[in-house]
Amino acid sequence: MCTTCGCGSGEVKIEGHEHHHDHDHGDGHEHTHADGTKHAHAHSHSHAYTPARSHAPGVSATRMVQIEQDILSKNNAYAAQNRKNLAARGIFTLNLVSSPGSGKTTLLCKTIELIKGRQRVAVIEGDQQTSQDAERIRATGAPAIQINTGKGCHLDAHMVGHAMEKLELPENSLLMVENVGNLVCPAAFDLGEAHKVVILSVTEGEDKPIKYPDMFRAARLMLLNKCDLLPYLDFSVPKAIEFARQVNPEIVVIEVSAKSGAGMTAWLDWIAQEQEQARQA
Ligand SMILES: Nc1nc2c(ncn2[C@@H]2O[C@H](COP(=O)(O)OP(=O)(O)OP(=O)(O)O)[C@@H](O)[C@H]2O)c(=O)[nH]1
Ligand SMILES: [Mg+2]
Ligand SMILES: [Zn+2]
Ligand SMILES: [Zn+2]
Repeated sequence: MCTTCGCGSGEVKIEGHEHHHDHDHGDGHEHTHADGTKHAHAHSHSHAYTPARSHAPGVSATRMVQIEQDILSKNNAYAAQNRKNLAARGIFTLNLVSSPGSGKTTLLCKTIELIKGRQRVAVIEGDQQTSQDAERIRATGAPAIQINTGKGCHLDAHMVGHAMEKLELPENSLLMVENVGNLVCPAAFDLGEAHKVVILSVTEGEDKPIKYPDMFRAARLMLLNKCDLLPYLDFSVPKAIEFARQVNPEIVVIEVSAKSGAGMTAWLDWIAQEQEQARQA
């Protein structure tokens, strides 16, 4: 996770959200919004956000482990709160994770296009910089909000909780979260989602599940995207599935092409089925 990979938690920006977290305030330190008002959220929390620092001089290995545990346990508390808020309104949430460029946004646009007649969908977008992905989603007619993580390499449950406050989320709708493109750190951060969905595109090589096992272990479903390109590549679908099942025997795999639309029905059926299970639970 981030104390190991060395990525910092720089300034986070959420569209339409005016308070800046520099994440340097310690335990119990209440922060103030840009307009001078005190911080007040629907989910009440103290902003105890320990900055991720790797190889900090004078910090022992034991202390680093403790910092990591602190970050994750605070994240888990925010995630539990998000999950509770979402469940209370019957909102089914998926957390889309992958390396950069696997086709998450393209897949989301296609999914919204196909699903919007029967289901309301909203999207939270995560990138280090730019609002391009949120704009692509809004062009489909679905509401979207962009989180820019600055130097951060993953979304966390605190950011997502704020974005949820800003988004129009009707009851019984579908919330899709596109995480920052990164096959490592987002695996460790629960956002309050029902499931993580990992997207592996066929241009990345079939060995990614065994090279980045945490992510494939954390995911319930693997979408094998860009299958339209298979005729031009040496990518072996059976090998990729074998590697994914090696780290996660339970993982469901669906072959899709966000470009041609192949496999999209199976993906929509999976969403509907998981949504129904969540509703009953
Ligand atoms: N051939 C093909 N290209 C695709 C497919 N899906 C996405 N792409 C292309 O892949 C590139 C990256 O797609 P994006 O949807 O931006 O990928 P992303 O995962 O959202 O990227 P980041 O947000 O930057 O991590 C674009 O040029 C897409 O047109 C697909 O199914 N087939
Ligand atoms: Mg994207
Ligand atoms: Zn990281
Ligand atoms: Zn906050």
